Amino acid sequence: MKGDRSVDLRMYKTMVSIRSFEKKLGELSRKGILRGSIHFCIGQEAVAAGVCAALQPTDYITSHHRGHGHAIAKGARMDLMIAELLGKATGYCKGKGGSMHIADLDLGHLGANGIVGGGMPIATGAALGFQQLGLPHVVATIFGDGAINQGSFHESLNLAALWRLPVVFVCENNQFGMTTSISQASAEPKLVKRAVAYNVPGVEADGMDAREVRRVTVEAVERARSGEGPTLVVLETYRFEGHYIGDPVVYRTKEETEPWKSRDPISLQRGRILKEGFATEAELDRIDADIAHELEDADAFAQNSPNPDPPDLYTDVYSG
Ligand SMILES: Cc1ncc(C[n+]2csc(CCOP(=O)(O)OP(=O)(O)O)c2C)c(N)n1
Ligand SMILES: [Mg+2]
Repeated sequence: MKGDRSVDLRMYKTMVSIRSFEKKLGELSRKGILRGSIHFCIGQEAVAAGVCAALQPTDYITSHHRGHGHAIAKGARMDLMIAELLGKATGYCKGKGGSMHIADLDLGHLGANGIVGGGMPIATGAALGFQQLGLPHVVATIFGDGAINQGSFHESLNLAALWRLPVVFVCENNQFGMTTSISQASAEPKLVKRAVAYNVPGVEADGMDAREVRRVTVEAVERARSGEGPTLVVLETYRFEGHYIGDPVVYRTKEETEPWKSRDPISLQRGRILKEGFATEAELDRIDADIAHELEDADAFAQNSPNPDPPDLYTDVYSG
C-alpha cells in the first residue's frame, strides 16, 4: 500500500512517543518513584498509532488496562499522564485513577478501563447517543483477545449491529490474556469469525504494521460513519514485555517471542520511511531526540507537582 508522508511520519512519532513514555515509566518504577502495577504495550504501538490515525480528532475511543499507547495516540499529554501515574494533583484524574484510568473527554478519549471488556458497552452507549443526536462521531473501542470472551463483547456487538451504531470494534490480539494463550482460552481461535454471528464484516490485519492498521480501520470508520454499523477488526500483535511490570514471563518461549520481536513495529515504520524517501536518518533522529526532551520535561513536571490535598480524597468519587 502506498504511503502518505505526513501520516507516516505522524504514526512514527506516535509510536516512538509511546515506547519512550513506557521506558521512562520503567525507569521511574525501578527507582521507586512510580509505585503500583503497570501494563506495558511495548511491541503493540502500531495498533494505537494506526487506529487513532484513522479517526478524526472529533471521533472517540475507549481503551483498556494496557492503554498508555491509545491515550498518547489520541493526543494525551505525557506530562499529565506521568503526573497521574505518580498520583499527583496535576494528573489527568487528579492522581486518583492511575495507569488504568486515563481519560480526556475533550480529546475524545472516553477512558481506559481496569475491567476487562469494560470499554465496549461505554463505546456502544456513546455511539447510540451520537446516532440519536444526529452527530457524525465514530467510536473505536479497543479491547484485547481476552476481552473478546467477555459477555460485554457479545452484548455490545449485537446491539451495535442491530441498531447500526457508529462503532468500530478493534480487537488488539496480542495472543495472550495474562498467562493464557488464545488456544487455551478460545474454542474458536480464529477470533475474526465471531463477526459472522453478528452479521457484520470481520477484517484481520497485521497489527505490527501501522500503515496496514490504519488502512483497515479507515474502511471500518467510513462504514460506521455512513450509518452501515460496526465492523470487527482483529489486529495481530504481540506484547514484548510481561503482562505487568515484574511478570517473570515463564509461559512464553524464546522461540515464540523472537519472530515477533524481529518485526518491531517502530523499526518497520522507520525502515519504510527511509526507503520511500519520506525522511532522512537525521530527521528521524531529530524526532526521537525531541520526544526524549519532551519526556524529560514531562517527568520533571510530574515529580515537581503537588500531591492531592487529603480532603480531596472525598471529591469526584461519589455521584449525587
Ligand atoms: C472483568 C475482569 N476480569 C479479570 C480481570 C483480570 N485481568 C486483568 S488483565 C486480564 C487479561 C486481559 O487480556 P486481554 O483482554 O487479552 O488484554 P491484554 O492484557 O492481553 O492486553 C485479566 C484477566 C479484570 N481486570 N477484569
Ligand atoms: Mg491479550
